[in-house]
Amino acid sequence: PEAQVAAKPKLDFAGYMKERAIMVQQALDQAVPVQYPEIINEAMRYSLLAGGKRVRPALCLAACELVGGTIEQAMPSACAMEMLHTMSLIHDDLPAMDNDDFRRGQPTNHKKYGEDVAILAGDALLSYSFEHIARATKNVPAERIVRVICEVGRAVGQEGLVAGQIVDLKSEGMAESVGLETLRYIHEHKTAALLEAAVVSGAIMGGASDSEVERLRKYARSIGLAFQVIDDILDITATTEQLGKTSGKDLLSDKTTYPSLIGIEKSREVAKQLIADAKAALDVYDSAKAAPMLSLADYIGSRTN
Ligand code: GRG
Repeated sequence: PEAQVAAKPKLDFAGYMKERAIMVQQALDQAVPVQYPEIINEAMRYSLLAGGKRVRPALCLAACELVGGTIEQAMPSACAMEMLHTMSLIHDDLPAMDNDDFRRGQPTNHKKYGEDVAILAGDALLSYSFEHIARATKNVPAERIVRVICEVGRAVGQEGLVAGQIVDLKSEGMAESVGLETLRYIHEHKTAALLEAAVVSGAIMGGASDSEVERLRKYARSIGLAFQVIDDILDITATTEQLGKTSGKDLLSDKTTYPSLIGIEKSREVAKQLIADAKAALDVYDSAKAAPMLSLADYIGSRTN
């Protein structure tokens, strides 16, 4: 009789993400307790614990495990990624920036607590994220922790998120003159930089070699840009659905996005290619071992929210 070959176990990705989100939620809940002065801690917790897909912490933990590290080694960095992401959303939603009323299914931080508290909640999350990496990381040599702090600082500052945000803000109302190169700059800095920091910090905490870090950085840059190209597509398809239109064309002119420059179909192709590039960067790993990172790339490429 033919030898029975055991079927390769397939990753239950939805279950995996749910489990990771619960772990991260618990760690964040403990990291920011309600204490005096309650108002600021409550405002931080209001946005931080409101859900979200938790893609950045999931990437951080998965990268650490892929290079042989443990969840415990990367959890403080994973939480820091979510603190930074959340503070960028709080500040982005302010009237001086995007002026949004709703985020993660609830009123934005400044709608609930006022602009003064929202600015401070963002500031506190920013500084606390670094403190948390330094203070809460256990069983990792100090040298790796310092490297991570440096990576994360670069990713969010004037060479990272802040750079992307300022170029984006200053391009507003200039849709005609913003080309693909500027748009790519905005996306790479506003969105991809933090996804890259998530992957790279997880890898460093887990003890990755320099060449492994650079391989994972390549993966992260591709999924990061894909993440924002998909965001642009979702923006248009969601608004189009809301307005009951059959085409997003009418909405293409007020803001420069990938679809407004190259069309929805071409944008989908770009995203697909970026996801393929990201997965190719991991082809040196055993596919079962790399399954979470490969599935995360597919998830980012096919996400619908
Ligand atoms: C970081 C110091 C510092 C300042 C912030 C305001 C600002 C500077 C940057 C804005 C960056 C921004 C809002 C980028 C958009 C990123 C993005 C694609 C958000 C949506 O992310 P998801 O889909 O959201 O992962 P959830 O809610 O699922 O977490």
